[in-house]
Amino acid sequence: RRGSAFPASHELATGPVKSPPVTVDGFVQEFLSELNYGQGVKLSQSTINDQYLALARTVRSYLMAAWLETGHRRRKNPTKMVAYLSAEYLLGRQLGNALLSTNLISIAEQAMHECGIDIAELRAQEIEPGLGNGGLGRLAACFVDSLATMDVPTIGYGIRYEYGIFRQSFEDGRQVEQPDPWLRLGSPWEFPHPERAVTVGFGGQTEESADEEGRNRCRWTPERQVRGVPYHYMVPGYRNGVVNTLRLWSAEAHEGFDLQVFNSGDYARATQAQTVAENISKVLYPDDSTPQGKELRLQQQYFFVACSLHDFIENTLPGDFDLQNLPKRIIFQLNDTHPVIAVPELMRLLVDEKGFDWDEAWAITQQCFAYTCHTLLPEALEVWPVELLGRLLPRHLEIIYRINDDFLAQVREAFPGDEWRVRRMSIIAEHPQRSVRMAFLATVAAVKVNGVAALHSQLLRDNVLPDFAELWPEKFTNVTNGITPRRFVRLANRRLSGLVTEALGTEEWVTDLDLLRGLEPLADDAAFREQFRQVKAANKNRLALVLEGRDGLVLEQDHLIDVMVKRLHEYKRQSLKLLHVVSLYEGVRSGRLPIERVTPRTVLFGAKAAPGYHLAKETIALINHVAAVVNEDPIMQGRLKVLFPANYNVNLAEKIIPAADLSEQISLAGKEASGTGNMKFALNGALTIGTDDGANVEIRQLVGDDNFFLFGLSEPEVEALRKEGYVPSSYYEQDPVLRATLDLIGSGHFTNGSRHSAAAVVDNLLHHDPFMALADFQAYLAAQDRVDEAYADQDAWSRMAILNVARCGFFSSDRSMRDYLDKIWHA
Ligand code: GL7
Repeated sequence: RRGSAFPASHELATGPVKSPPVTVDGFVQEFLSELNYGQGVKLSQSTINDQYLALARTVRSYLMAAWLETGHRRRKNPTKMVAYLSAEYLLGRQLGNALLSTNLISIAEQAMHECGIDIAELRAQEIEPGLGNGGLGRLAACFVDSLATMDVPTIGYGIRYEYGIFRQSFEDGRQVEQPDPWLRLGSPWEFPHPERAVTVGFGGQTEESADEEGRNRCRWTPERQVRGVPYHYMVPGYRNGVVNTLRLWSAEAHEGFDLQVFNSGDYARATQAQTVAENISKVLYPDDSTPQGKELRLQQQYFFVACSLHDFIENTLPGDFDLQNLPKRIIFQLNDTHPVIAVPELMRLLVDEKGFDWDEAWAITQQCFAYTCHTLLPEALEVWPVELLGRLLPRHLEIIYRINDDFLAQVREAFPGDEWRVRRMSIIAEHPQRSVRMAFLATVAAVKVNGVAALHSQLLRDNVLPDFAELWPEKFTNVTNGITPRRFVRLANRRLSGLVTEALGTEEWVTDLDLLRGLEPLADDAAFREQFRQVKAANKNRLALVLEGRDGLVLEQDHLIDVMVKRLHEYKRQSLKLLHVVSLYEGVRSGRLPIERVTPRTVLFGAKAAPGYHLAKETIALINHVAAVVNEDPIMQGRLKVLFPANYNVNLAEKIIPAADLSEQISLAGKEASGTGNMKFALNGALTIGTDDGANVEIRQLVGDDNFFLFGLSEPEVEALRKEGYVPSSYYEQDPVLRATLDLIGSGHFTNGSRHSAAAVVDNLLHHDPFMALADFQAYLAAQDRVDEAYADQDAWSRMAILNVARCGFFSSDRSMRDYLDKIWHA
């Protein structure tokens, strides 16, 4: 394959130049050619799916030359690369992004029009690759977008799940999960390379034997093997001729099925091994933060990192590469603890397969990894029972033990006699069962450890890994998350983008988001504010059409659109938002609140709950039940609506966020590592009501206190309250509004008279409330009053919203990437 017996003149096809600009006619011809000769149908006989596939292939063909060229350029001039190791990539639809990056949106629109095709219908045909759960997976997708746009040599490694995040529907208000067969209608964005498959082993034994030089070498004989087949995806930079690669691995049986057994008629047994192997990449774990379904999950993790390390070392580096120099050529960024098993895997490759001494291998390994932590919840830090890890990956367990021994010796040297500290810092936990703490392993191995927002990084140092921060203060750093302005502003909000470009006189802001600062003076320009409001109104109109078509929901376009979209988790406090809704309703019913004083408002929820997360599912049901009652009760005169479209995903986010007036970021302080939805809303001109948590802190600092609705306990106050002993029922007893609100829910008013149906949520709030929703209730309501007051003055509101857009350029993922490059990767 690598021989160069081929004539250099024939490296690339000549003929039609595959790079834009092209003409509409040219595009039509290419499209028809794809339809006829690629898809095998004539236009008149084609289905929408045929047309979508042909359009996708036409657009991707314009990226192909850039892809080949980027690869060629990188091979010719090898530099240090970034390998992003992530179990999740929540990519969103590809067609729109490909059209944007090739600058073909309007040509494609006209071309489809000439063919009598509505391009919007084709775009709607695409099923998004939902290969992630939430923020963490979407962050990975934003990062690879920025890295391509910045022309950083990168490869993204991950898993090609056959089924992505489940599809959510509601039955009687309750969440029901269905599989997400995203590949069903064909997948024009991926390129399988079965000939580059990698073999991965599991189970079996290890044994020691002497090599030729008499040194002890370990040999691992796995019990079974799986094939990892790479699928390549293009990651186009924004109009810069760069296309990076995302390489996702799909698991296959090592040796097909058993023909003898098949011929004997036992079909189920004949394909058993195949099924077991394929299960590894069958489905994304729909679990947002706590480890579950342990064994398969660990298999997934090892599977993809083993494939990726092998791929990089054997296929990406030149054949004669001296692995001593590995750190000069690669940095593996560990996206949370999911890929941390890559650390012992690299040690195994270097020591067992490449013959390095342990110490040499460790010196190399320690320079090749960096670790990003994305959580503060202790239960979300992965630990693997030693029993399981040893059974699945016996050699890796031995390696982890040795890493730990060496590490603890270092701790003892630094802190003589402090055995309690040694126990605290051990990679192996002894209680409640012997297990491997993956965050510790990552921290020991990594060049740098970073949190994802300033507050998070500080709490990571102070609370989560304090002993490590004491031992290696210089290892710890912060990189605040960001979002790609291409997808979340330019694509999702064409109207605002047009207005911004017109105002700034340039489109450069799309790749240099700090330029948004130039909008600041326009906040004081009445005509601009009016245009800004028209954009918002048009976006609400678009959202109304989407919700009507998708869910049969009616959006009141003249309402304040108040949005809480994110995974359903107790710490994020959707229940607090619900208490606000019910307090308004209860206020009107009881006469405490005159109806004229209720700002016409639609509260829009979007949230999936992990299938095994009982309380989260009960909260979803309760929101739906409250919606059903409040929306229909004539006493509200249509001034309060609650909408909860099912199956919130990237595509729906792209429609909701540009239409929002108010962004709900109300987690208990100290619990949300960063949040990224918060950034998307602010950049699309919504104001934030939020706690001092995650990246909210930095948003508020940038936009200014006057342009942010802050409420609630601060992180130190939360800790103080917890120490003092938090008693949620005392708030219930002291606050008549809270009492009336909870009583109305508890009475069964929203649940057909059933107290039982509301009990899970209400009892938890009253008697446990680990995330202190009741403590923040009063402050939250007061902040909502300030929202109402501000919204009443539309001109002042627009001014604040414009300032949010103007001052949030910092939250571009391009800036995050620059920070990673400067502080961590030096690539
Ligand atoms: C998360 C954090 O919860 C979220 O606050 C953060 O913005 C995101 C990206 O850094 O990572 N961690 C996590 O496990 N998930 C997240 O969304 C699922």
